[in-house]
Amino acid sequence: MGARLITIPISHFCEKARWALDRAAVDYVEQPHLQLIHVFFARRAGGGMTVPVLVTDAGQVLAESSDILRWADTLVEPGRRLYPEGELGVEARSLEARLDDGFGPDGRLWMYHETLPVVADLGRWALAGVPRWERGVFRVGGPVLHWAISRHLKIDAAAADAALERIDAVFDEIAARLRDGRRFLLGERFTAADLAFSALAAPVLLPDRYGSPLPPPEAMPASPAREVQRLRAHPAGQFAQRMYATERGPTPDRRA
Ligand SMILES: N[C@@H](CCC(=O)N[C@@H](CS)C(=O)NCC(=O)O)C(=O)O
Repeated sequence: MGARLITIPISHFCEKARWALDRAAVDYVEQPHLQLIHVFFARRAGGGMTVPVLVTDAGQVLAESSDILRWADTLVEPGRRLYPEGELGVEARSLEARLDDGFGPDGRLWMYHETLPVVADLGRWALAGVPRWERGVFRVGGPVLHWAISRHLKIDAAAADAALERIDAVFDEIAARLRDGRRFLLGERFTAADLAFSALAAPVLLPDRYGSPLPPPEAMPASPAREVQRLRAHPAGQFAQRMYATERGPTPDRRA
């Protein structure tokens, strides 16, 4: 059996893993699931409560996106590695870890807050590739899903406002790094830091070439659509979109 990646298809942590696997030309099948139902499949595969979970063709289970990036990196030639040798690799790891801890969850919280009230209209994107019975659960169980996710992630208006403020601060920090004209966050080479920032910025940018269909801003309520346009125009938003255009490469449909 080949490698399989258990995902919530629209999740940006799953996108981070997909990007690294696609870049390393790993042959894998994606098994997408609906939020909450993913826990059953993640655990059954040997992971924990979150996705992505990668089961390699050798049966190794990797249940953190950063571990999946590291594993994918063993399959690419040294000059293209996401974690270069030496100090640069250490910096890439440390910036990735910081983005995973704060920026990733903040983008998700903000986006859920803005879209859960209209989630029934977003099924086309939220359900991309998930099994038929899970689509049925989404249709009848939407309000329960809304309640359960809001409770689990402690989502309310104040938390969403605070998350957006922190997202703005990260965008400013990223823009400051780029101000000297460098091509990538750590200099002249694409690393795990660029991949992590760009993938984890997806909830606020809705970039082209994302590895699962995303709604265009016009399909969103007016207020988050405005924020997406504002952040797209920010130098850090421009940078992430450039990373998608130049580094994301093909996004083959790997769903069984
Ligand atoms: N540190 C984990 C975070 C993954 C994560 O938070 N995944 C989300 C989807 S975006 C998830 O599974 N959330 C479900 C939950 O928190 O129960 C990683 O990098 O893989």
